[in-house]
Amino acid sequence: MNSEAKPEPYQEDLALNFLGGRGFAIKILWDTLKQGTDPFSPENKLIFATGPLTGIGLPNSGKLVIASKSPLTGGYGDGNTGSWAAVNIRKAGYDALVIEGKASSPIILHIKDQTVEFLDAKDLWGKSSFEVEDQLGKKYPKLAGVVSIGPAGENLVRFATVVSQNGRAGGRPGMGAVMGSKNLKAIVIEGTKQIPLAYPQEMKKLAVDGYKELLTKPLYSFWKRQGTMSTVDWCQENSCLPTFNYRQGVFDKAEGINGFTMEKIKVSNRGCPQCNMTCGNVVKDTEGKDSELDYENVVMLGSNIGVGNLTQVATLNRLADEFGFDAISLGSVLGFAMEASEKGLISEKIGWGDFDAIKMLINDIAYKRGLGAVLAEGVRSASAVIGQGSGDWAMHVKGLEVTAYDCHTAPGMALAYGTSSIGAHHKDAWVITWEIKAGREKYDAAKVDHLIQTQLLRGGAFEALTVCRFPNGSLGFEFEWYQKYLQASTGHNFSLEQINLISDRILNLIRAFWVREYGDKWSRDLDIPPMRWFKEPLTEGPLKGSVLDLQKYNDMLDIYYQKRGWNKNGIPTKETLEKLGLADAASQLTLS
Ligand code: PTT
Ligand code: SF4
Repeated sequence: MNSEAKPEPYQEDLALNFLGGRGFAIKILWDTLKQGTDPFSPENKLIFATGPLTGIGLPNSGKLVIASKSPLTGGYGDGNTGSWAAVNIRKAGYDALVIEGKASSPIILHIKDQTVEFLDAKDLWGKSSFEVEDQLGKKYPKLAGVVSIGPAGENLVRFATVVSQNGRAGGRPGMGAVMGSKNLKAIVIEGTKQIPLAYPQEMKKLAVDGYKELLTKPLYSFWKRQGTMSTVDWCQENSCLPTFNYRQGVFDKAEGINGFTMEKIKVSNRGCPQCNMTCGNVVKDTEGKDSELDYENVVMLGSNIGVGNLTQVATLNRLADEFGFDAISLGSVLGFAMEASEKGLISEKIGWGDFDAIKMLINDIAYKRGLGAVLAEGVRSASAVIGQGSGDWAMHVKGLEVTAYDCHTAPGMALAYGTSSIGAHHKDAWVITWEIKAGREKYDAAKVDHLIQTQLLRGGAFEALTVCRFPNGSLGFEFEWYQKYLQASTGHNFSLEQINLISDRILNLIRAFWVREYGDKWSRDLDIPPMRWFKEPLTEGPLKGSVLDLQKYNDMLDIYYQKRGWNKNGIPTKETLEKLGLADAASQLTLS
């Protein structure tokens, strides 16, 4: 097989200025990807990046950034998944893997420290991600890291993800499809070395203390019971539950899919490596098979498509993992198809909550048959095909389907979606709970300030450190811990200001990447969330009748741009980029 692997030396400059994870990914893509590269061409790069805290035995450090130019959005895309691959990449002596080219036939990439093999994967092609892990699990040691794709990735469904550990899935904007385009079915990685640390003894103590500290957090035990699933009730109470394609904000069967119902059928907890607050809730589905539930998956494959039975939701969720779809985008394209069917815009009949019809349609999407082929391109593209005003209720930003918060009454969260660095994802900024306490009706500078601080912390720092943000965001594990970990790991004492500067640099370079890729098609309209939230009032619940105000949203967007140092079109100014040490980006964007 004509494939080769080449180690690149460690670059201190890159590490100090971009830290790791998302920082490495965007710097590599910016420097090496030619503008206009087709995401499915061999030239596109698929990056698996760790950070300076990844893999070390400290709280929640088994995380991996998977990044590429996205086939779903055409811009920067990434995801952050929990996997033993994260730990093993570092133990094998690497910080990141960069995959380019295309194998002539399906392969598995096997890495053991310095040894790299390209193995035939014809027998695995067509198999689900669970079957692949099962088979590779028999061949390699238990703690080897495995990431793979299912049929959705092979068939280039634009929202296919990379799957690991039978239920962790990362790379919502089509990272699994990029892997499929390279004929790469799986990566197996084994590392046998010690991860180098500046102060190993200090790290050992800090790590033990950190794990202990987490156990003392007041929310710890409830988190272990429900993980993210408690959000179902919170969203129902606050009219932000995605329901019938983001129309109602509340669901009359919410109790059937909430955290307490889940607790009654839960069989175990699963999670990422190095985690003592595991949040994957495993239940049995309608076929008696295991399915690992999170809030987002449950409501996108539940209330958003009218399914109010958690065991049925679990089946749909398992199918998403087996085929290797992003469950959020899947729920969004299904909801879109159901609404199109209800309005008579398509000939297919798919009723809300019709479990059997949904399962069939999921299969059709994976194999790109009939309506499934249209939906496999994502909701932005599907609405362009169907037309007839459907663009207003195609729920996406920049082509990435909206995650599970209805923003009819949450302008700050709407702005978080509008300005997120990969399209409509809450990963950079989940500001909705703060916003509701601060006054959901406000469109003010205080909201913008809070949003930017959150984006720097989550979208910048945690994605670059490449550790799970839940200890900090959900249990209140203070950020100072991570600064201490960073010092024990690297020997450098990073102040909060320095970390914020690095975050700002990363997020600005991502924005520059989008602008470079979109060229003439770039406009501030890309930072505006779906028109449904502005034009069509909530149809049910205590806040029935509410809509967002477009003029006020645009005013808030102007404040956001001004605070970021971006022009009226949302493009970073020359001065901003140069201040962040991004002179190359400033010159390439030919800014005034
Ligand atoms: C994440 C997105 C989310 S956000 C969820 S549920 W969430 C969905 N999970 C999916 C899944 O599962 N299967 C599937 N086929 N598709 C899925 N799509 C959706 O993907 C995830 C956790 C979660 S659960 C969240 S919020 C946090 N995300 C983190 C992040 O982004 N960064 C970070 N530093 N820490 C994070 N910790 C938490 O990790 P994407 P995972 Mg997923 C089954 O990856 O692309 O980022 O999209 O990674 O290992 O499953 O962990 O209520
Ligand atoms: Fe993974 Fe959940 Fe633990 Fe975070 S809290 S590391 S997402 S299992």
